[in-house]
Amino acid sequence: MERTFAIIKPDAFAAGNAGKILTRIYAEGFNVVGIKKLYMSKVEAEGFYYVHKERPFFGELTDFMSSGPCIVLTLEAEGAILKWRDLMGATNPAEAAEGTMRKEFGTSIGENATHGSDAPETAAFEIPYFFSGLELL
Ligand code: 3AN
Repeated sequence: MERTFAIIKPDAFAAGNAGKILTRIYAEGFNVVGIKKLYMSKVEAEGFYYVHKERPFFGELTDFMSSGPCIVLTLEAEGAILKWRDLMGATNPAEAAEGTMRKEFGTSIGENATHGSDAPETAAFEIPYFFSGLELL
């Protein structure tokens, strides 16, 4: 079994789509190992996305991620990382396949409803960034 880290981003949370996204997560067979609502600060968002700090959209991205509450998740499944990336769809909702979370709930490349770890090393950083061991029992 593999674990991945996911976020239902502030746009999807504010639009009331968290329930629908969670329903899909369960329907696709993920085990929800960790789940909590939080309101990220700008500094917390900058720390989370530090790999993108040189990218031109870093300010916009961290402003958005700290603009309202979100839900952070630790998901478990066989091949969880790729499985959740497939269910999310392409970064740009306009290019995301039908039935994916970003196609259904994203509105732009920045406000794209969900986040997911892109590799095992990323998941190994992202899961403990938001969850303690006790929260993942
Ligand atoms: P993904 O989340 O699909 O792995 P990345 O790693 O390329 O995509 O980008 C990280 C996050 O940065 C994306 N989820 C998206 O919200 C945001 N982002 C990517 N490209 C842009 C852009 N051109 N303008 C604004 N935000 C962007």
